[in-house]
Amino acid sequence: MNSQHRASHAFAFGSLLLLLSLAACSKNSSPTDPYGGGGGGGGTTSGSQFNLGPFALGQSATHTFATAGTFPYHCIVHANMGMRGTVQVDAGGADSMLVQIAAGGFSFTPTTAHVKPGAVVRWVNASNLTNHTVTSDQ
Ligand SMILES: [Cu+2]
Repeated sequence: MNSQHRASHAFAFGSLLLLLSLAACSKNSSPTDPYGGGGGGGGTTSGSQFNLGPFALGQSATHTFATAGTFPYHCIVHANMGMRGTVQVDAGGADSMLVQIAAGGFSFTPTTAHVKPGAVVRWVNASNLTNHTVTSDQ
């Protein structure tokens, strides 16, 4: 009885932590300009179209793609390890998309997010690192 009581308290505490971390995420959902224009180590910067991160553990951020086109992007820190993705925007795409950051290795999942004009793409840090960025190539 006593151990059951403790277990239920632990569960409630875990749920509270989850709620708090979710609240923290939405509060900081638009980190920008991670390096203040100073550049990163990957040799690839730019980010004049969008530049999100770095992302805390589990943190997410969004960008709205108003117009059709192809928008390649990269992680500044890991571009030289192939950490690159593309957002393809045309009428055949989805209303919105969730892209996982480094869910398995240095990659974006899906590699190509196919959305329609006006769609919101959300990137979420699925790794245990806090230095990833989502930075447009141009
Ligand atoms: Cu990265």
